[in-house]
Amino acid sequence: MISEGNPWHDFLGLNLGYLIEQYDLYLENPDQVEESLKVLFAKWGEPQVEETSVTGTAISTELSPTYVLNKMKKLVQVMKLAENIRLYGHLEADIYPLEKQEKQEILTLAYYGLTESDVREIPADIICPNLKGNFSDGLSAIQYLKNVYTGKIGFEFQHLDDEKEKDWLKNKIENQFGSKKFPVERKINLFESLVAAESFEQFIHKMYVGQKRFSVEGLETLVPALDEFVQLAGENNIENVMIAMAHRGRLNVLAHVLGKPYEALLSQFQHSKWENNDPDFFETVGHTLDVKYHLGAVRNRKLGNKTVKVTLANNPSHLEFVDAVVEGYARAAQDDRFKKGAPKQDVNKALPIVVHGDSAFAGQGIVYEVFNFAGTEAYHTGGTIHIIANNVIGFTTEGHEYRSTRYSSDSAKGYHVPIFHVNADDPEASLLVMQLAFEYRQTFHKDVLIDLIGYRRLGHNELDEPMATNPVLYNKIKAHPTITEVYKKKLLDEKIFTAEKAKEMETAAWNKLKQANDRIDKQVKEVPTIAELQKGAVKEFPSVDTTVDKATLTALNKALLDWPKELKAFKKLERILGRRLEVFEKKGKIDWGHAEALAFATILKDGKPIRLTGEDSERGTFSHRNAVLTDVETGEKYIPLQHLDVANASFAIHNSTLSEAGILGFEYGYSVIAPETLVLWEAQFGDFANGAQVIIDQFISAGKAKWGESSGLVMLLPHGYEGQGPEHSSARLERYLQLAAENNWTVANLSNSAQYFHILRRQAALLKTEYIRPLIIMTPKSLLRNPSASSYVEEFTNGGFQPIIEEPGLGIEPEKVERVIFCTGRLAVELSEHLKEPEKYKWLDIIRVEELYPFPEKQINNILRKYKNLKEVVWAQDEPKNMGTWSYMQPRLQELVPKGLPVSYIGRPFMASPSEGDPLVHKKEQERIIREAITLDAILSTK
Ligand SMILES: Cc1ncc(C[n+]2csc(CCOP(=O)(O)OP(=O)(O)O)c2C)c(N)n1
Ligand SMILES: [Mg+2]
Repeated sequence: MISEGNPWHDFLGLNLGYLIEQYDLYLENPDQVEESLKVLFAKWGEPQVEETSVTGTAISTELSPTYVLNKMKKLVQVMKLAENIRLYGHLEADIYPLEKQEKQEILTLAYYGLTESDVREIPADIICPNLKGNFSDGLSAIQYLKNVYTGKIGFEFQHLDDEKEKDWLKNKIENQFGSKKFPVERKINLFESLVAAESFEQFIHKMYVGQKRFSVEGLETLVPALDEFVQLAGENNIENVMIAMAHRGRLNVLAHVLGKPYEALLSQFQHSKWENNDPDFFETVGHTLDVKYHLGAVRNRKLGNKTVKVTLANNPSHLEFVDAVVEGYARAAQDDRFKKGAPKQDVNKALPIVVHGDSAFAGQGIVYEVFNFAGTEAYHTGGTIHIIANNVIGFTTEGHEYRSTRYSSDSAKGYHVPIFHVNADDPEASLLVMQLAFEYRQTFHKDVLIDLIGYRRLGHNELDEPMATNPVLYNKIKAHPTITEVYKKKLLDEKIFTAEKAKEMETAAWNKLKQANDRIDKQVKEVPTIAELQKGAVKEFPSVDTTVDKATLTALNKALLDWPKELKAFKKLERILGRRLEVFEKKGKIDWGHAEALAFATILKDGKPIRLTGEDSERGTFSHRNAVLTDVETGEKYIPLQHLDVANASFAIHNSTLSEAGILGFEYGYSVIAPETLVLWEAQFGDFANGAQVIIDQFISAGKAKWGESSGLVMLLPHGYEGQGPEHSSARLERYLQLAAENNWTVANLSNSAQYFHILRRQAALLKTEYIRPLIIMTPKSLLRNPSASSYVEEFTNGGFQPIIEEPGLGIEPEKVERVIFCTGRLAVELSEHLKEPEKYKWLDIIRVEELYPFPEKQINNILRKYKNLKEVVWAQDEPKNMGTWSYMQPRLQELVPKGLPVSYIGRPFMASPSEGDPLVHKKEQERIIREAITLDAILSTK
């Protein structure tokens, strides 16, 4: 007997003959047969011949071949129609609250030359194999499919490249979206949450006229939709829900998803005080504050006997950049870092949700950086729920202006993300689709996108008049009832409640807001000055012992080179790394990469986890790191820092995708949620870091001041003028110095490997303390292997990080010193190399400023005080005069030099490009800079 469920049951005689013929063709080349038959053959194999059909009808051979062929053609056409409904149903679906989509010819019977009776004849089980026995005939199956695929949800998933996922989705959609009923009790609380969302906006609109809030009206469904994920997280033991969202509806989400008390929100409109006494609600605000619709919060939501921690990330105005940050949050919450080896990720620990604007989603490139890294080992977060809060407009710009594609979601298709467009006027369909998205994420651990389509009832903000710019759209909006009204009508029609009951609920919601508003302090709080606010800034670093004893260092060094016997590393690399043993045995010097490995090993031993990523960071752009060894035969990777017996924490290192903004945003987010971890991001060259300028400006430098968001992130930025042209010379040090204030970060440019070791250890030691701040390091290129920038073991076992370094051999007779040159980084080493006979330079001292910010004022002052006969104080740099350190240093040094003495400048002139492009010009320029610096008679001026 043919197995149960097999469609071949339904084919007889010549029909079967035709199928067998088709099957032969299929075996030759599957593309020779219709798609629908391909699917059947793939699933059920060869059509099987039986003497009699299941209904007992004898096989007939009496029908004419033309008749049979005609029937088979009809079958193929019906199957085509069914597939096209699945593929193109969304084009006709009722997904826009303000307008209906046009009917699609491709979804009509006529397009396929079919009549209703043709379709009726086709066995329904072939059309909907997932719903066997549910339909009386083919026509009802087709009608069912049309109902499913052209309802209030437009499904797009045929672009996925995984058949299993497509099958899974098809099955779920066809089983659930034709008939799934929304439970009655949920209808009432869904209505209640819509009423709360709408009342919230209307109340503020009435009470706080003319104040911006970026109302969610027209997309109120977003509020219960986000709440649904919190509920689902609770049911599925997910501990964290981490949300990224911009301005639109943010206050409403804070109130109704994170339970930020109405009093707290309303007092912000009133500029009055509110004290948080709720132990399950947390909000950090930075000392110089931010506008209310940028602030994030954390709420421990109690759901039955479970707690879900809901985090809404702080967010700058710059749209979409927070997406990357929240991915970093989620990964940090998913990684277990407290054992040696690689961190262990549990994607069920955190659910990332990113809410996008429709215009921003289509327009901002970082969205695609985030999609692109979602599937990599380094940045995977187990699937992100993306929601486009689609109000069909961005500020005053409508869809046809802000995108080239049909939907704003279209580019997600390239990443094989299922896309569900849903009409926000149907809150039930919206919630069902959220459930489907969640189930997809939990099943496949991949990203999924919901395009929640509504409209924007008011202007971009509440002060904006949209009729001036978008009159046609706004005439439609004005005539359209609110989502709550639409849903109320539906529930009244369904007799779920009475009009009185609905009114009662509406009044209760309003009263709740009114009572909260009555309770808040109406007194405008005393307005502080910036100077007063700044008292809350981060304190100076305390002194920290960063030395490590020699025995420990020696043992760690050995352990790092003690690889398994079976590992066949690249021979040359083996030799290079092997020299690291000799350094300890023969009193050699430790170079940069070696110092870093030792710093990492000691930090892991101290129990602090480490995560380092960047483009090609496993090896290091300049082949100096080699933290990952690759077996030349198997390609397997071995990471010595993950195999240290004495390590008490995890070590992660990854090559990143070719992204700056997305990756730096991710690592920043990781550092915020994993404050005990030394998180490092390395730029390929520092020159490329400005691709992440928004993350640097909006988050890393200002996050603490705006939002009280602490980060100990380390940025490693290769920097140095070495003749490689305008895009391989400058990490734009000037930008980090310009942004430096209130101890917001440390900016360093180091000249030897021991300094690097100590500053990394200092950063690690201060993680999780109130002193922590990001660390920006200009890292070297040629200095990586320059013995002048390498340090002896004793410099690691003694001393510590030095904010300034005096040139050895100079300044011995202070009364003879006439010129002091201050400089930093690579140039300092180059100058030093030119002082072959320091005794000839009694008139000169050279001071390396290693920590540029905070400015080492005390140490510099002490130096200057030593020299009574100074004639010149100079700042020397490689960079053009409008770049590098000069503009930062000049006024600071000027404050400290003896009265009347100008601070002079040696370096490149003012330039538009960061450097010259010709290496010969470079050489000439370097020679000039060095000559001017160390020639007594060179006339200096502040040219
Ligand atoms: C990166 C960036 N560019 C420009 C702006 C200015 N801006 C603020 S809101 C907005 C429109 C956003 O439209 P959409 O993404 O659809 O969100 P909506 O306001 O409609 O919710 C623009 C251009 C910004 N905030 N961020
Ligand atoms: Mg919009």
